[in-house]
Amino acid sequence: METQKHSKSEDTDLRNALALVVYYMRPEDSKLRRRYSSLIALYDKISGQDAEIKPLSIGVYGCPNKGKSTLLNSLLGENILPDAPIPSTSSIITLHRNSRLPEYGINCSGDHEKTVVHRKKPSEVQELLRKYGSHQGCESAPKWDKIEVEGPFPDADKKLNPNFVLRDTPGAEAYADRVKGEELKQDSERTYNSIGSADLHLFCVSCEDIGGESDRAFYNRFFSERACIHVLTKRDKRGDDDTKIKDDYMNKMGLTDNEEAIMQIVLTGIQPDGESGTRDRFINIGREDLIDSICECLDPQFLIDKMRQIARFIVKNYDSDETMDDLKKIPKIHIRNLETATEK
Ligand SMILES: Nc1nc2c(ncn2[C@@H]2O[C@H](COP(=O)(O)OP(=O)(O)OP(=O)(O)O)[C@@H](O)[C@H]2O)c(=O)[nH]1
Ligand SMILES: [Mg+2]
Repeated sequence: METQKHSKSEDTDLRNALALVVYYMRPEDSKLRRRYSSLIALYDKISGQDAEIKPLSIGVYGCPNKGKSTLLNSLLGENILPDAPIPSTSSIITLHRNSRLPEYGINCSGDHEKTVVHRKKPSEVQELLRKYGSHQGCESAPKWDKIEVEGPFPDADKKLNPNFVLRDTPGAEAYADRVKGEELKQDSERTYNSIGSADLHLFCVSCEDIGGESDRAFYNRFFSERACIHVLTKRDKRGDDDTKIKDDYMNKMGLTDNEEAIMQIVLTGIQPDGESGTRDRFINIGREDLIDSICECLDPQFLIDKMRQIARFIVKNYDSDETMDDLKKIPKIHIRNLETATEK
């Protein structure tokens, strides 16, 4: 990653200039514009005054059975979120960490109803989430659109922001309207409606069946226009080396190098124990890499460096005369910094 010394005002100028370039792109470039806009929004939030008070949220998304809940349990250090080899998560489950709280408050909400319960132990929270937020719950239990849990989560990974917000979502299927099953349709709608509400998105695909039709449809519909970390889960199920898996992923998903410049790809998995053949509860391949990527993507310096790359890309690939003419019509714009950023 390029790291250069630059002052705060230069960063602000660069950010403003980039925002304007993004804003002035021609309509047919709306896909790129939206993707870059989401990075700018994230940067604004991180560098903004309220970032300390309002914790940033990290959401996981993808088709059913990709290991999304397992991944979050691993970050939480606790098997709290329901997971299963069949469609599992059925509610949007948001976890807020607040270490000062003595117990967990669980807030369920649906169309017209709302209910709040309190529990002391993570295992009790897990039981409730399985009952009300998963397909493994009893049939008679009401299904909630959203479940919010606020509590201490003492075993959560220490590198994460101490007041994190993690969001688990039901596996969604872009072809749900073609697929039989009212539940899958409902799940998918819940997930689709929630995309965009997290500050950082993790898009999950399994190494077992990379780049299938459903993964591609999900990506094209939601993440080709939004910056995200790509997580290739179930690494233990595939023998190839990391580079080969990543290349395969890029090819099958139709991703280009330019797209790679504004996101990260991380491989994660649960390595079975050599002697007993049993599996650990938590991912142990790529876990640290994922946490480092999350922390890096939420770092203003990382976002500034990305914006420099993006600024260079935009000026190189677009009709820069026209864009610059437009920009120059706007007073108080510091084009100088954009030009400096694009020289290298
Ligand atoms: N071998 C292996 N199995 C995994 C891994 N991650 C998850 N699994 C298993 O895959 C199945 C699905 O995992 P979940 O975490 O429930 O997947 P999900 O994406 O949350 O599924 P939905 O909530 O239905 O969308 C479970 O049986 C997990 O134990 C992994 O890295 N390696
Ligand atoms: Mg799940």
